[in-house]
Amino acid sequence: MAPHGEGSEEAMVVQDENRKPISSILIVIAMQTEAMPIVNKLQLKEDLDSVFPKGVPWVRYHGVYKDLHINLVWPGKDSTLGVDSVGTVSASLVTYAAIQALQPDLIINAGTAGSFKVFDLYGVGSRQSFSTPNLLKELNLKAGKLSTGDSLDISPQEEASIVANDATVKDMEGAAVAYVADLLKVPAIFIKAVTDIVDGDKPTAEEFLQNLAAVTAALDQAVTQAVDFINGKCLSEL
Ligand code: FMC
Repeated sequence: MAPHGEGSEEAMVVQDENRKPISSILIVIAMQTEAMPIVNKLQLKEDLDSVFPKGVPWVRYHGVYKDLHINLVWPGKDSTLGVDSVGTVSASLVTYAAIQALQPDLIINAGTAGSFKVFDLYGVGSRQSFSTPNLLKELNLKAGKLSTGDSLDISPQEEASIVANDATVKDMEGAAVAYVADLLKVPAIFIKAVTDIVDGDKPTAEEFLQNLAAVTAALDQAVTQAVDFINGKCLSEL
């Protein structure tokens, strides 16, 4: 039998952690187009002496912004095809390696996502594991369930399951980042800006490319505002 009180001691440690000011944030972003405005805004510098295994395309930018140590990781370009390494496999690997190397207090997975016309929702998809009511209110963002799958388009089966589970936005990395964050017990939040209406009239890929630049600007703004809000606060204040 477990010694009496073990559970409550564990809870106390978690509570203490939540009351310390957040000092280190890890931002995980899948696409270079999404990452660069944030890198420039926060004046992050590329790490030339990589903390990652030799030869992987993963890129880390880092710097101090206000009272925060910020690391932004991007899985880089696929070495064969030269395109951004989007999707769950690279997102989970780079998140795992970055947590191990950098020990962040909080993870922000930022990126674009598709939405559904029936819901017309735009904004933040937060996991039940970490809620940020004050941040949502302050930034005037919407909370919704995020569904992740390794494709931009959607099959009828996937759509049915997304609707049945009340998801309102769909991306290609969020659940992977959430899985690793949960595995290693690091709180994670998800900031998603909508590029396309998955069940709308326009072909998804076309709409995605058409809106990418404008939506990336909105994403940059939301992430910067979130970082400003997080600065000087502890987890329990989010
Ligand atoms: N479906 C899935 N993913 C996305 C999407 C949609 N309708 N719009 N935007 C995205 C995100 C994914 O998370 C990828 O990183 C990238 O944009 C698409 O290659």
